[in-house]
Amino acid sequence: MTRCRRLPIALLGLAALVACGDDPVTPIDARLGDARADAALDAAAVDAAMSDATVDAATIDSGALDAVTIDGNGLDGPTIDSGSGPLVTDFSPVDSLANSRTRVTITGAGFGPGTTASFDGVVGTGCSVLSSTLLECSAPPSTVSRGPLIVTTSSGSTTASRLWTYTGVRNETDVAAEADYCNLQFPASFTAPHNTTSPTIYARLYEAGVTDAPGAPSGVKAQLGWGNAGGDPTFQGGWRFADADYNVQVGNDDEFQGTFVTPAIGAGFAYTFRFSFDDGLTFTYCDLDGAGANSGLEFSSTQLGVLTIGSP
Ligand SMILES: [Ca+2]
Ligand SMILES: [Ca+2]
Ligand SMILES: [Ca+2]
Repeated sequence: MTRCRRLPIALLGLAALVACGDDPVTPIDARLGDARADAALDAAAVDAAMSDATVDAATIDSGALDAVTIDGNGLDGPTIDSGSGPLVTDFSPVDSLANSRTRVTITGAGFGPGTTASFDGVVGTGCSVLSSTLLECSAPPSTVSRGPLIVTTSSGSTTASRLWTYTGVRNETDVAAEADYCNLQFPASFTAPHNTTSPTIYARLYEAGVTDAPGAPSGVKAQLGWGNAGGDPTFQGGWRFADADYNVQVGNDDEFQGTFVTPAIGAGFAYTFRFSFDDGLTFTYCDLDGAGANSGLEFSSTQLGVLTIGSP
């Protein structure tokens, strides 16, 4: 038998043969060729894997972003859960005149003795815990602003998902943000029982460059609200406003419409519309003989709609 020994590959030329006993003889360059093929395949596999990784990463990122958007910002959820604070589901009203003191009802769970609320950093006063799910606090007068409503219990704080707003009044400012013209159109008065839906109430708005074109304007918030008879929504808190809908184009004006449910107690109320061009931070209030920045117009609290509680 021929004696042989295997040499390290590094010591062999490419064409060298290694013969050992009865082992099959394979040219080194053939082996290297296989290695190159393997390497190429591996590279292809790596490329493929990297492609997959890219797709996977995109998929994961996309999913993660969705999750963050929905869960982290709490857009769909009732609250941003701080972990140990109470549950805050909603509050009403959602805004008040900055210069007024307004009683706010907050609903949720986990309220207890000493529970308080703050309104964009202004500590609520006269907080009253009516039950573990119902809290009332007054929002003290402040400046025009929008920010978090935070409820604090002995176990922690929770920020409501909806922001609190201290609203401002544009009437008689003659700044561009005051509506040029707005009018409580119809009806000027009506009679209805408690807890019933009002007839449809209409108002018109003119704002140069905003309402002229046919159809609903963009960037306009229209709201219908009510308060105590003889009250003035540009000075007194306690009015309740809710969004109204676009109705129809009338010349250069846009007409809006809305209804509200008449209050459960009380004999007489006032109502009117208000319009905002900054998503509800500041408003121009309307009356029956025209309000706004155009010449000769001013808001008058004696020119509001009149609701009388009774049989129509
Ligand atoms: Ca204007
Ligand atoms: Ca229009
Ligand atoms: Ca007027």
